[in-house]
Amino acid sequence: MINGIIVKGIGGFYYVKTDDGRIATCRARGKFRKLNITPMVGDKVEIKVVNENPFEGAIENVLDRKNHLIRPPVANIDCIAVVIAAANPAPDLFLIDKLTVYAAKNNIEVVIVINKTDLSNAKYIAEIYNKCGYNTVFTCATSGEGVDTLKEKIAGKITAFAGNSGVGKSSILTNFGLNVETGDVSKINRGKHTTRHVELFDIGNGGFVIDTPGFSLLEISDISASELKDCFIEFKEFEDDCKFSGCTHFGTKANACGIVKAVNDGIIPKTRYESYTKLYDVLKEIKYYD
Ligand SMILES: Nc1nc2c(ncn2[C@@H]2O[C@H](COP(=O)(O)OP(=O)(O)OP(=O)(O)O)[C@@H](O)[C@H]2O)c(=O)[nH]1
Ligand SMILES: [Mg+2]
Ligand SMILES: [Zn+2]
Repeated sequence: MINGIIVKGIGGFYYVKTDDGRIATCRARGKFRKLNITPMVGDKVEIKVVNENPFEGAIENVLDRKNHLIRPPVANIDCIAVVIAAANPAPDLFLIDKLTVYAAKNNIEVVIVINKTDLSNAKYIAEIYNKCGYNTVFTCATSGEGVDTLKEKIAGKITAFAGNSGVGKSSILTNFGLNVETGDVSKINRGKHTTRHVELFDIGNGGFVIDTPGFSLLEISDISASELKDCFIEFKEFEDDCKFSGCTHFGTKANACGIVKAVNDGIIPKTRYESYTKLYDVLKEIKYYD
């Protein structure tokens, strides 16, 4: 038996990158259906080789998943690269914050990638997220600037690239030497969203990346309004200053709420607090039916 990772699945076939760097075309054993397990991209698996040339195997075991996302369907994500354009399209901080919330909820690391630095410097975005403790990188996918720094940061990890359509996710991956479709192609043949199927790409430093179409990843509805505050990672160190346990940080009096005080003092960025209140309002309206 050999180990590998599912990098692609098409029509009942799974393409498994094995530890020796080859790609095995595999079928899953029938037992998975009984166990109600559907192997997915990102799954770490054990396969039995059934043929060497062409290289074919059978998936015998799916190792325990660290996490799995529904949209795109992928397992074992270590990191989300939240890509934003410094300009064109205009930065959407609320979307960044939704993605960071989603990552925090699912125990996934975040790197904020500010792309298109040739159009605007957008330093304020880095300031906001550095203040919160997030890693940020500036890139320009047209010149390739910053791309190596980003690549080093995600070495050894499975990283999903997420962010609005047109921010340059696919263009960055092209800079990694990958053959993915970018917006320049999409205008000709597909319209707005370029990237469709789910595939893990090996970036050669122990890391894999996945290009997600449009914004996606946005199922934050499984987060309850009351646990939302825990997904704003920068709130934590100020919670001890809240007067009431279970404080939802909506008090207008700074002396009663550590978070409101930190916002007033300029320590927690205002935009983050605004996203918090906006998301809270959305989540508290969601009714759960059993
Ligand atoms: N000026 C400038 N343009 C860029 C940069 N990066 C990407 N672009 C352009 O922005 C457009 C969109 O880039 P894509 O890489 O297709 O964007 P995407 O995020 O993959 O978009 P979707 O697949 O639709 O989600 C293309 O025309 C790119 O050439 C950059 O750093 N600077
Ligand atoms: Mg794309
Ligand atoms: Zn509070």
